[in-house]
Amino acid sequence: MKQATSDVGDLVARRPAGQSLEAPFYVGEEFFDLDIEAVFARSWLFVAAEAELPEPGDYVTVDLGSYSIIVVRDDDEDVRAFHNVCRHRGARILNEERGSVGNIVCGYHRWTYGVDGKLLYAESQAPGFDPSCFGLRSVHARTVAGLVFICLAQEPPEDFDEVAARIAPYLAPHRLAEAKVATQIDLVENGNWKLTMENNRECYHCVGHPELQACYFPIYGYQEKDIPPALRPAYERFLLADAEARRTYDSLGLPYAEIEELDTRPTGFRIQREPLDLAGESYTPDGTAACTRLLADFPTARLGRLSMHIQPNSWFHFMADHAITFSVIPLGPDRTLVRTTWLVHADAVEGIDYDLDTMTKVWKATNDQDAVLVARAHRGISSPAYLPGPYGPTEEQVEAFVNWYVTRLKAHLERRS
Ligand code: 3BY
Ligand code: FES
Repeated sequence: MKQATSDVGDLVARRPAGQSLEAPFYVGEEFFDLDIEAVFARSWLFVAAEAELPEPGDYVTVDLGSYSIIVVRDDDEDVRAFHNVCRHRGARILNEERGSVGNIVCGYHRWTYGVDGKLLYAESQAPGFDPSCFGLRSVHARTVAGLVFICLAQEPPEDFDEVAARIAPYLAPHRLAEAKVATQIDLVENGNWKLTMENNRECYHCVGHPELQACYFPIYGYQEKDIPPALRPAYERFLLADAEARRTYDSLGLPYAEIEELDTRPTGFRIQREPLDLAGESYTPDGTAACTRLLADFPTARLGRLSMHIQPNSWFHFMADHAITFSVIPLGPDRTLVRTTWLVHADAVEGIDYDLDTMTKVWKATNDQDAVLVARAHRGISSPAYLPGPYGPTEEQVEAFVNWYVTRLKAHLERRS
């Protein structure tokens, strides 16, 4: 065991910048456990949209390694989180992925907790039993402009307040706290969660995403100096659209400046508002809005996309007409849940204001294509012949993700030693 720990320590310590990780990071049980403890149990994690919990008592459960967490809206309409572990003899209390409860009742001996976590009822206890000592163990929960984040650490990363304050002005205009879920799709990818994240952080592979690629300007992902001559006309088109978009953003008071602090802080993030190609309104086959009832009273649907990445497990696209959230949950060394949620205005009516198939077409196809690529990467890395390979200039955000991750592991191993 000691030997194994030092192997892990060696692998972490010797990771060279600028290339993919050595195989055990992706395929080993040890790294899976370490990732849960060092990354998922210590970072702020995006786990749900507030729209998934519209009413008091609505809950979702989130399983992370051996942990299970209940995220619930309480009677004061605040979102709270608790460990899904009964304070009597430890049974897992809520066994569904989501639902709605009046109280949180353990199915074993009926200990009953309020949605604020307080123990309300425990039958046949000895005199002197003090229910106030047996409330559910709480987990830190925060909402930011309609997005729910939790942190399992007793002392969560302190920079989250600052990150929340910086992203909230970008997100708030989309009024996500008042939105509703149009649909949600869970996809299990047959690969390590880091391969899912790495894949999201680059568009080097985007030729494999014809539907998505059509929504982006063909220069997407290039540094200006690297744009090939054949893409000059596309670049000119982008510059015009970009200038128009900036005028629109300025006139509506929508922040758009890129902030990229992906690996320089515990809550690494990136945010930017930018135009989309085609009709420029949304991720649809022709780029027009998928929902005629916009998320807010925007005077135009042509707002492109607000893109946000938060380490370790999420990315987002906010358009004028709908928003899409992506939350990544590791299920095992080679299995990863990608939960995609499409949000629309609460009063938008399916079949009248939006057609689900049109709204989900681009990202459903993209997710399915990504699942194939992630599985392929995992299979290749599982071969004894795998050697780490170099990240190119278009994979800067992959390096930022991996660097952020390795920094978290180092900090954890230091704390442990
Ligand atoms: O979701 C994203 O932001 C990026 C865009 C291209 C690759 N990945 C899907
Ligand atoms: Fe929950 Fe006994 S373990 S009531």
